[in-house]
Amino acid sequence: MTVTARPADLTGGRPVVPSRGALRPLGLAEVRITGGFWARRQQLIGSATLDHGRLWMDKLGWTGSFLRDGNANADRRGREFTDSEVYKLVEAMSWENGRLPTPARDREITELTTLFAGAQAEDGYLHTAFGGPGQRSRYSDLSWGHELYCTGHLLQAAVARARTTGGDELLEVAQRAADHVCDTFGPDGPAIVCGHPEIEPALAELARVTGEQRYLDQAALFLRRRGHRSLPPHQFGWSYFSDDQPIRAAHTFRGHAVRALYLAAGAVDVAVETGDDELLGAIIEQFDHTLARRTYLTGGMGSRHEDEAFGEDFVLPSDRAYSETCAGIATVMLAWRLLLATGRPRYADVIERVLYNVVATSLGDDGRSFFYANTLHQRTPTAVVPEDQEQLGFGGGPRAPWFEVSCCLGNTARLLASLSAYFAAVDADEVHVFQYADAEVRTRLADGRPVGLSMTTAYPDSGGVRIRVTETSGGEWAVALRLPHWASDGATVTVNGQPQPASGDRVVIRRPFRAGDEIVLWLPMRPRFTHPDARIDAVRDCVAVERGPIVLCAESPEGSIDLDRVRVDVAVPPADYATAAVAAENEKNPEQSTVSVSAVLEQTAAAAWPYADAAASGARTPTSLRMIPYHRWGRQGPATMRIWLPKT
Ligand code: FUB
Ligand code: ZN
Repeated sequence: MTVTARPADLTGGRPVVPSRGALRPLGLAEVRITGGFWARRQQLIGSATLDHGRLWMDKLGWTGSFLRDGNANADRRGREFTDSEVYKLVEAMSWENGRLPTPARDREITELTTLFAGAQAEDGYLHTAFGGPGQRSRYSDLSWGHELYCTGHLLQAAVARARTTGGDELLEVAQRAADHVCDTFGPDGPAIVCGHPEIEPALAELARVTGEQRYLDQAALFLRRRGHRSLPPHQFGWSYFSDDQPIRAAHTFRGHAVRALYLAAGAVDVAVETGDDELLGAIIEQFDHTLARRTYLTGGMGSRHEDEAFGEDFVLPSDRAYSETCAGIATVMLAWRLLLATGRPRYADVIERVLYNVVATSLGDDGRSFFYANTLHQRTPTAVVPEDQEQLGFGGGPRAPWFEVSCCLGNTARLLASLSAYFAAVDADEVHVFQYADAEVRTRLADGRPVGLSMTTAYPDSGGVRIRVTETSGGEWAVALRLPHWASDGATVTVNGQPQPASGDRVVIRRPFRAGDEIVLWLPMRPRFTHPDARIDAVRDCVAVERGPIVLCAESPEGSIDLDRVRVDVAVPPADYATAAVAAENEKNPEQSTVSVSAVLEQTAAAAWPYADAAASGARTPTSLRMIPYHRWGRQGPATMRIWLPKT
């Protein structure tokens, strides 16, 4: 693969800034989301989620852990990784403050930075659960201690702050911590790794911010050290930590999903920076395999609750789907890196699928609750969790204000606050638009020419996207629009009213643009049936419904319809649920686009034994089943829900 080298880019609000690759990412200042689906969520993060996170972290003593004298946290509260949640929150605050600066938020970041600096040991070590009097000694439990994982999140918070302000004390704290990691685990250090990857992409990004080669070398060393079973044996196996085989030797992601995906993201960073095409190719192969065999229709990953892990190929049960929100976010991180490295729009398809069907599903309408696991089938009505109640343990359960393990909230906040940076990129003289939203793009081409685009759309309710050229300074350049995989048949494009050919995975419009030129893209939003690979036993003979990038589901408030008795008639195509009343309702409440499918409700008799010599069948009552966007389920109170429905 040919990757082009380019000078380091230190600020500009970009989460990931590779020095080489097919595409150059744009930052928060260059792409602004101005309205619509994602603007509503960004607004929610800024107005509710960040303060909600802070409130809980203060209440539970997670921020207070940093206050104790010299790390003497014998009575410290929370799990070993709570420091990482505070760092993720600061990262999210930093992106949010880059997007929409306020003095209050800026002060809050500075205040928290002062806390971190106060808790940091002289030699740069910083973790509130280890190393102090009465605590376990440093690095005494690399499998589960999460020390380097937490350091990684500290580094990423500092990267966000540096990329939005140019750097401050947080960057100094992070560099001291990173130096300590390099001093301790450098080439002469122990050949061991942290049970939870994260330090790898973090060190690589810090190297990009600071120009410090030793951080990148350390990330590469950690990658080389993983896969040699250096961690002690555990019932989940070495694969849980991706420590079962060297990263280049693997053919798929396996084990704990978030761990595997963070590791892969770090591997892409190292591969790109070092020109290691073999490593890049290995990750591409593993991701391809995982997408083809270990991924839910929603884009969610991880089908095992026990160890939050990938199942074997095609083990994708709906009712036991884990599909952790963090795994979705890690998938976006990885897909974005691969998109920048290779320029292949299919990675933007993956990002779109995960954003609309995992990330948007998780976050509650109030911005103060979230799903940890994102099931595809809820058999019993969800419970309502009071706003001051913490869900104990991991995963599962309804949208809750807080979980004992609350990794997903900060992750969602940091992604959504920086989301516009994942929507477009440039390549020499092409502006690539990957995600469709009301947005403004203003950037410079490689030769320095300023260009600007303004995008308006009601996407994903509607498939129409209008893109107006707002700035150009002569000469040819190009706008490249992603054609999603689901739109490969039926997308149309016009430029100033003139039809353009539109096929494949992108359409490139190259011309000497003038300000005011208008490109109109139409993506077909006809609802469609989707059939699973027959090897996914859990949903064999079932069908799902999709509309554009949106996966739909049948929801039954309080379980009023027994969704497990529904059979869908696939001979009748699904249709937009478009009565005049519904259309008017949708106009007022976007995101409600619903679809109807022709179905029967089958009455199977109660039996003492659920198996028989012949397939049971009962009376069938025809019905028109209304399906809603999956991301909207569970928002009107307790409900049951299904994405996959058996066919008649
Ligand atoms: O271990 C830290 C975080 O908690 C992981 O990334 C999540 O999967 C959850 O286990
Ligand atoms: Zn999580």
